[in-house]
Amino acid sequence: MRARSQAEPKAACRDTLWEQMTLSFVTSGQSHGPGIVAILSGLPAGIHVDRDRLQRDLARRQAGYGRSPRQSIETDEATILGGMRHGRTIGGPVSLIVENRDHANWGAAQSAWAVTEEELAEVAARRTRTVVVPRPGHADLSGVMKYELPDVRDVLERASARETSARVAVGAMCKDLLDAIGISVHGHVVRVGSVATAPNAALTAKDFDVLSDRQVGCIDADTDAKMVAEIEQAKKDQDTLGGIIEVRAFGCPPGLGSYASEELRLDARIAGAALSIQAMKAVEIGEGWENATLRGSKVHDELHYDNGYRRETNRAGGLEGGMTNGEPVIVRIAMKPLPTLMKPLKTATLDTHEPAEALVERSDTTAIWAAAVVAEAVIAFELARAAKEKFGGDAIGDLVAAHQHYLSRIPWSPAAP
Ligand code: EPS
Repeated sequence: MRARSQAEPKAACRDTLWEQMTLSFVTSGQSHGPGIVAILSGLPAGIHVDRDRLQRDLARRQAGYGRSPRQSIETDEATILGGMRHGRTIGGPVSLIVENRDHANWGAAQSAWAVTEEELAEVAARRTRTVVVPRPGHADLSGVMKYELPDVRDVLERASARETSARVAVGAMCKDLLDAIGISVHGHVVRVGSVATAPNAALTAKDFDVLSDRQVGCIDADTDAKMVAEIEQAKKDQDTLGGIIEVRAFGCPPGLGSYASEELRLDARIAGAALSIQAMKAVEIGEGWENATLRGSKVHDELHYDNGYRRETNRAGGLEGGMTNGEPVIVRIAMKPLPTLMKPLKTATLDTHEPAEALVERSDTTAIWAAAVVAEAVIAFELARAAKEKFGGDAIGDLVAAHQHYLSRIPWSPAAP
C-alpha cells in the first residue's frame, strides 16, 4: 500500500473544517424516482425551524397559474431525516427528503434496480418506452452524449425542475438563519411573455404580502390578471412562456461577500445561484443593463451621512465591490419558455437520425411563479452562507452576538424594512 504523504490528512482536515465554517448543500434524486433528497451542512445549532413557512414555501413553489397537472398529484412535504431535534437544528448536517407521490404510478419504469420485461409490461406503455427524440432547448441531447446514456429519460429525470422542491426546503431553513439577523428575502414576477409590471424602486417587505392573493405572483393585481390571460392564450396555442422574476432582500448589513474572486464576491455567487435554476438565462443586479447605457453621474448612488451612511437611490441593487452595501439587494432573472411543447419542434432521432418531432409530455405552460419562489430560496442560501462566513458561530446565539457587535461598530443607517 502506498504510504500517505504528510499533506493528505491535513488537506482532508481543511476540507472538513471549511464545510463546518461555510454552508453547503447537495441534492439527489429524479423527477419520478422515490423523492428528492437534500443535505445541508454548516447550519449553526439552535436555529428554530419555522415548520409552517417551510410547508408554505413548498406549496408556493407548486402553485401559480400555468403549472402542469403533475402538481395536483403532488403535495410536497419535507421529511427531516437528520440534523434537527424538537424543532431546532443541532449542529450536524440537515438531511431531508421531498417524496414524489407520482413515483407510485411509474412502478418498474423508475426502479433503481434491473427489471424484467414482464415487470415493465405491467406499467402503461407510455411510461416504459425509451425516449429517442431529444427536445430542442432541453438538456436531452447534450445529456445523452455526455453521459453515454441510451435513453433521453435518463437525462430528463435528473434535469427536471422537480429537483427545486428540495432546494426550496433548503432555502426555507436558510431564511430561519437570516430571520435571526433581521434579513428577509422576497420573490415576485415582473414579466410573463409580453406582459410586464411597471418597475417600482420603493418596494418594501410588506408590499409582498399581497402575493398570497395573486395567481401568477405579480404584486400589481391588474397586471397579474393580464399575465393569466397571456398564459391562457399560450396554452390554447399549445405553446410555452418565459418571463422575468425579481428577488429583493431587506436588512442585509454592508459587507457580506468580498471584493475579489468568483468564490468570495457575493454578486458572482448570487448570479451563479440564479443561473443554477433550471431554465434561467440571464441575471441583472440593480439597474445593471440600463446603467451600462448611462454616464457615471446618472448611475452611482450618492452617499450622505445622517446618523450613519445612507443612499437615496439604489441603482446598484445593494451590491458594490462584490459586497452588500446596506441597501436592499435587488436581483432580476430571465427565464426562457420551457422546452416541452405540446406542438413539438423539429428534431432528429437518436437511433436512426431521421427527422422527427420532439418529445411531447405533460408539462407546464409556464412555471414563472415557481421560479420566483426557487430564486428566493437560492438567494436566501447565498445570503445565509455569506452571513455565516462573516459572523461565524457554531451556535446561532454566537452568530447573532457577532452581528450585533458589528452593527454597533459600523456607521450604517439602515433603510426602513
Ligand atoms: C416539476 C415537475 C415536472 C415538470 C416540471 C417541474 O413534472 P412532470 O415532468 O412529471 O410533469 O412539471 O419540470 C420542468 C419544468 C422541467 O424542465 O423538467 C416540479 O415539480 O416543479
